[in-house]
Amino acid sequence: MQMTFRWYGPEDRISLEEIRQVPYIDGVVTAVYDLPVGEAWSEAAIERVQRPALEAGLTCEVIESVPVHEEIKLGSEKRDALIDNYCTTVRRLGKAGFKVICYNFMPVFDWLRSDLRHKRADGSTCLAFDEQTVLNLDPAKTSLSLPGWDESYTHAELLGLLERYREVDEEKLWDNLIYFLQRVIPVCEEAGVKMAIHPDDPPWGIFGLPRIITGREALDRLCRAVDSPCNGITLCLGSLGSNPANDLTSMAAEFARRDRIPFVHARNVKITGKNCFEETGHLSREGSLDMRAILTALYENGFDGYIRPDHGRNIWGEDGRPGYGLYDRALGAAYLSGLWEVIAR
Ligand SMILES: [Mn+2]
Repeated sequence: MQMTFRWYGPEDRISLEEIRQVPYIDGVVTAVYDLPVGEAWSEAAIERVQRPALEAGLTCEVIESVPVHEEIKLGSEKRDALIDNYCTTVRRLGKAGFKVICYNFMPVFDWLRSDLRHKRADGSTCLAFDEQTVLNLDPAKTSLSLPGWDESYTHAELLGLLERYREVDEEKLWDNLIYFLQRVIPVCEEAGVKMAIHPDDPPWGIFGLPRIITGREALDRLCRAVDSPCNGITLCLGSLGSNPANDLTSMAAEFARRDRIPFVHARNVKITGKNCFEETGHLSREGSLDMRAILTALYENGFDGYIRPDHGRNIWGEDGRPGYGLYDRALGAAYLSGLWEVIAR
């Protein structure tokens, strides 16, 4: 197991030196953030984010993420050229020594929350999701935006994109995902890179858009659709755990045993109602997930990939990027490392 920490590149307010001083951290997870989605990443752009991490004495082997262009998810005639670009990026990342690429296949919106600074009883703030608040902000009916929306779309562009997705139901989205993977995974096998799909967050459909990576059956279908160790999963405990029907301990055991978990996002969530949750500290008793049981299942089934503390709260007065402050994620890394030490002894 390699403990990692997300770093948003040279623009991140949190420095590599600070990350390195978290004694449990082996490396960083990063990405090229300054190129348009769909463009192949140049070797120089990759080096610009990788080199400072290596010079700081950290490993840099996981990319989060290489975004998938909407035309690929829509399955339009523009997708083949965009998939070629994606493959070029995969080859260059493999050449540079990267081992895992986290990506997702969520239409239009990436993760969604109703509140980025939800005040908790202890005075900390966290990300939270309240379904009614979100539904009241239907993008077709309002120009308000929600945390997680891509602000690069104008309202008209957003409506146009939502309209195009009316032709794409869940089965069509599956077809488009498999089409993509059938072309990318062979390149990954040559390049020595594993793809690790991030589950949909939250794991249910929103605004009529299809969402497909939502639970055990979906992950099983994904693995079987392109049967390669390079076609894997980012086991995001908080995303999948927002739905109480997902048994994370048994999913961790099953997919670790099948060697399909190259990357784990570890965080806890507290389910506060139907399709409502808030993100808590990492500790088991803070939320709805049993971290010890999940990490034990990973260990006992041979997990040897990368893990990182996922979203943390903002604590001790820190005004960090929501979910990505330094302090609570460092505490999360310490807690997870402590658990792992005991489990692995
Ligand atoms: Mn995650």
